[in-house]
Amino acid sequence: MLEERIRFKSLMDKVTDPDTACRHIQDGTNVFISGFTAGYPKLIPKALVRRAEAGERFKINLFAGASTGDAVDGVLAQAGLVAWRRPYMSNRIMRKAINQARIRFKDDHLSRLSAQVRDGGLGEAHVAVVEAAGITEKGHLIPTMSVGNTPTYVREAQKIIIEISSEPTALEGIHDIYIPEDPPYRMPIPIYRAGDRIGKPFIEMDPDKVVAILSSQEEDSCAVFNKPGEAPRKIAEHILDFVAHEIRKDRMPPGLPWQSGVGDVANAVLSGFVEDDFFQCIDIYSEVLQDAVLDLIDLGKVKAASGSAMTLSHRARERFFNELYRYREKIVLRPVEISNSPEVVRRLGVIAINTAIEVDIYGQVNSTHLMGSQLMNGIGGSGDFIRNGAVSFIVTPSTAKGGKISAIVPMVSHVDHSEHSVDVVVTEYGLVDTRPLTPRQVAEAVIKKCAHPDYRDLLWDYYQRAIRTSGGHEPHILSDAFAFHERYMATGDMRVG
Ligand code: 0RQ
Repeated sequence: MLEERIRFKSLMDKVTDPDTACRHIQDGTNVFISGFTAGYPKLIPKALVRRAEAGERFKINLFAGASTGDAVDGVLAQAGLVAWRRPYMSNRIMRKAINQARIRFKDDHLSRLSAQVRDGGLGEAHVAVVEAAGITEKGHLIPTMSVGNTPTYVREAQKIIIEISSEPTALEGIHDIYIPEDPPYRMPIPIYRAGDRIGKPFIEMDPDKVVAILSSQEEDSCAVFNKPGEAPRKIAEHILDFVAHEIRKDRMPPGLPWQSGVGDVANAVLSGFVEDDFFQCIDIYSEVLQDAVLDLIDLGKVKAASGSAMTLSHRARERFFNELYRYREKIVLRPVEISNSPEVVRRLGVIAINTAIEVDIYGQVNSTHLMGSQLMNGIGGSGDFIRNGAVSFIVTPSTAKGGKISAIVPMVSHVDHSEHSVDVVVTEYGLVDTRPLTPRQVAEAVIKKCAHPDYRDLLWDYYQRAIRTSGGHEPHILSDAFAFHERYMATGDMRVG
């Protein structure tokens, strides 16, 4: 019931319908929405599409926390309503439009966006459209399954439209909302353990800025996690064995928190803890919490899990909602500038695990562009963690597209993370700790231990010729390095979306 969820009674006057509410959005409006894989508004995008279908011509600039569901990025891109999109997306239709330069997109480190909005770098925050589980007695917002950049968007927006969702009100209390001061007044962010709470359980909001409230029964679209295949399971095994070995040898302290990126590989890595005897109880300081985190909580293997959002499959979502009171004890959802804060990640000594599209023999990483040109999703929070983790793992299956492409290449076709930030490279075949090695030693080890056997000779031949032809600290033959990629492009199989 809407009355129970809107505890600040004077805001009941703002309840309206989506078609009326979306009139606050016009051509050129900067729209700042909640959402970070989950927790995005679902009614306003559809209402905007109805206007476009009725013949109105307009485009908006769309800012979220990270990716959203089809109900936002998919439908708005399909209707041609997006001029600019930031900071991250993973939708097929939108990806195609970005790659055809029909939508402008700039790939940002997720931890930085809120501060950029506060300093005005992204233009005026005309309208915030946010999903909430409720509004408190004092007129503050209770978010749903994500926090992302919403606290800053709500603070900065000239107008606020709220979609009150039917997600359980028991979500109240799971969030920890803290907006740091901006330089030169920033103080240390006082998080010393993954589970520390430093803020308030709601997003502060000026109720006078609310122009419309909608009642929504729509749910987030759910993630589909495949049962971990052979490669992700092997990758998980290599990482857990390596970290256990480092701890036993006293080269790493026990108890450092873990971060694991998005997707099946990341989920598999955390699932690896289920059967592992060495790691009894871990802390998680990550960005997105996926199904595996619930499994580990159920087994009593998690002390605390911190993130900015929860991306759950249908079954995990049901389980989570049925026993929210129990999961709420362990889980903290924070603004992304805190979940991904370089300062906090560095202080806690996070063990960071992120997925690459391709890695080169010296440890340079491409996580965003296929064949150097076609955007996949975006850098997301991977840079926040890779650059600042105590130990940064880069993982990838050794091949893509059914073995037709080697994920280990002579030189990456696009650089997101450099060899200076990447500590350990892992594929299903093996793992290379690059930290004590020279670049030449890294190249030899990566080819021998990480590359797929079908590609090892090719890579070795390249490396040997590079030593003979160019020599130097990191031998390369520039023309040949990219010829390695061009072989695949000839197959015409490279386009995404
Ligand atoms: O394409 O869907 O058409 O088959 O790329 O690859 O193997 O399904 O892997 O879903 O784990 O995504 C890096 C994209 C991996 C993701 C990336 C093709 C492959 C497939 C996807 P199809 P997979 P995943 C923040 C964490 C950046 C952001 C980030 C990502 C598609 O992990 O977006 O790390 N990362 N955020 O076939 C050509 C190659 C390829 C390739 C894969 N070498 N060449 N195509 N593909 N490798 C931190 C957190 O805490 C959350």
